[in-house]
Amino acid sequence: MNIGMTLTKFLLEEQRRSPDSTGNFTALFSDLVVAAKIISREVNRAGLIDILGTTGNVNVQGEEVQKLDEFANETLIRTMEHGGHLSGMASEEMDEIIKIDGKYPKGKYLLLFDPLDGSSNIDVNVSVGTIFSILRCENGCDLSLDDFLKPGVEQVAAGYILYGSSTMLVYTTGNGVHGFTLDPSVGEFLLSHENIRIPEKGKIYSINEGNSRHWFPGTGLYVEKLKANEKGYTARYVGSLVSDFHRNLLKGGIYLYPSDRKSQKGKLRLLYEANPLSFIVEQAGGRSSNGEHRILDIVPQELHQRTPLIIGSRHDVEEAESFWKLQEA
Ligand code: P6P
Repeated sequence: MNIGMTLTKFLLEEQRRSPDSTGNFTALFSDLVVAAKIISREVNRAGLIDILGTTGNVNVQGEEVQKLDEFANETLIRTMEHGGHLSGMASEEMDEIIKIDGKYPKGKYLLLFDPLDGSSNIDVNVSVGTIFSILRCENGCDLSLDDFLKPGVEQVAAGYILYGSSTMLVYTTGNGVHGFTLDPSVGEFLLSHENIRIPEKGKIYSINEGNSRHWFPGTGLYVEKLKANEKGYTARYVGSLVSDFHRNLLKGGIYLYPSDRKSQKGKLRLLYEANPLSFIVEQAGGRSSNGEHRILDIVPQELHQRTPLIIGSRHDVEEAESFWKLQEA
């Protein structure tokens, strides 16, 4: 492994390899990395703040104690809005699209994100993550919602930051999937997982079996098949999408949040959860679908559209899809 290969150096090398690049994307990504480091710091001392902050809304530094997902949302918006690389943003925390204030220059990209997915796990010290997706939007385009409603195949880049035992940033621009681990002592993300490939077939399945009474028949039949498999699948479900996805990406396996009688359209969001993770998993050799269609081909109709998600090792996802024809309600 190339010791000391920072994310910035890696991005610059990737930029040199694309002849028509202007450096805007690299600069945009560098701003995103700053936001990630700030959020990581806050997440990693969350317990401490909670203890200190229980005196009320103000902590010992006199700062308003914010819920961490609000903090992550504000940090991303404030860090990204003035760089001149974006025409707009969309956040899981905000009902409407976010237009770049006229006092800032506009750029040719759109940033969509879930600022802190799984944030309810913070209180019990379970890993959480930021998920992001980057689309192209011609410079200063007269921004409208339609500019965001693009199928996942049009993503320029996608990634996530996992705030776990270490803070990792994993991303793709369509040239493979690469993972960087934050070294807090130098404040740099260092290359730790170059060109991640997901095993063709795994032995881990991730689904909330507490929902089994709501499942359509095909889901239950598929899960029962896994349990009966002589080779022995293992159930692993953290309840934090980025954690479950990241483990399955590295070790192989399948994550399912299917539609069921309770969540007819699934629970997870298409634009800033399913699409970015699907771009990553396909770049790593895996597969991602809603049970019937490739996630990246779905044309969004609304900003916070939900979708069923079956994502992971190619063989496992294909096998799960074969059961989806049995999904009569
Ligand atoms: P359930 C967290 O709320 C989240 O969006 C994902 O991070 C996670 O995988 C899923 O929902 C968990 O949902 O219904 O199993 O608690």
